[in-house]
Amino acid sequence: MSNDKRFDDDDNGGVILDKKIETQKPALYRVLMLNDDYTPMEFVVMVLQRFFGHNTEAAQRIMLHVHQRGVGVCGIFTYEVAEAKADQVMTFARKNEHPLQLQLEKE
Ligand code: TYC
Repeated sequence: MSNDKRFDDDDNGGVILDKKIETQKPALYRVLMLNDDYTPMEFVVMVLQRFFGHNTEAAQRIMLHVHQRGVGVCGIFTYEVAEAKADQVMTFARKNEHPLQLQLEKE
């Protein structure tokens, strides 16, 4: 009971103090894209536009960054959204027979 954030140790007459919870921000996760030797550049650019909402210029910049540096950030989301996007993209890549890999990284 005293470890529960909804309660403090003062006597508040049973009133739940939830201000702390209301101001907590959700943890955020980076969706990282990894380079490989086989996925076509145009496919990666299309994925960045379709699944992450980047315009053509941003998508090309991110794709080239990943191609040259090995890893890059597609976007930053809550855990559920980040996981869903990474899964959707990898499922789509496998359907198209590309080995494209994404990973989550806590901010
Ligand atoms: N390296 C790939 C190629 O030369 C392109 C590529 C870029 C693949 C980014 C994956 O996440 C990636 N066709």
